[in-house]
Amino acid sequence: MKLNTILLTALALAPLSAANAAIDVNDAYARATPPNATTSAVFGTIQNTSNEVRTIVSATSQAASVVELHDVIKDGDVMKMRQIKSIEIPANGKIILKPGSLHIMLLDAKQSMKEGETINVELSFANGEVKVLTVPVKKVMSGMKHNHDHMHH
Ligand SMILES: [Cu+2]
Repeated sequence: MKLNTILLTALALAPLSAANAAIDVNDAYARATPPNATTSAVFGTIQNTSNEVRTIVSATSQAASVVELHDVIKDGDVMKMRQIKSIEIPANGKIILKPGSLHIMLLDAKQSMKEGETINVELSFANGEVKVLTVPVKKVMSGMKHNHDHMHH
């Protein structure tokens, strides 16, 4: 019977839309892309207010066909980014996604992203929870850092 199918589908999807109260994301933004560029990245501060480690295991976005979790490592004198399997947010702690460090990589973007637009990013956690973010697109200076960011550990 059709109604049963619909109800079952709704139940199956319910956990996906459950609020993820333990995770707060602040100052998130996506890097604006030049025309015809197809890669971008998402940055921001992710706070975990629970007493358990939360682990981001994947991310998706309508703005890009491929979304990966990335880190930046030093290989000799060269900074290289690489895909990582997960990003852990310590219990009652936070991590900062920023240029030159952890970030969410958008590959094969479906269209160029201009400042003032917003994109959606869904973060999937190891415990099955999903955090949906609406992220503004901003211009980010590439290359040298002009901020006075202190390293937090
Ligand atoms: Cu990357």
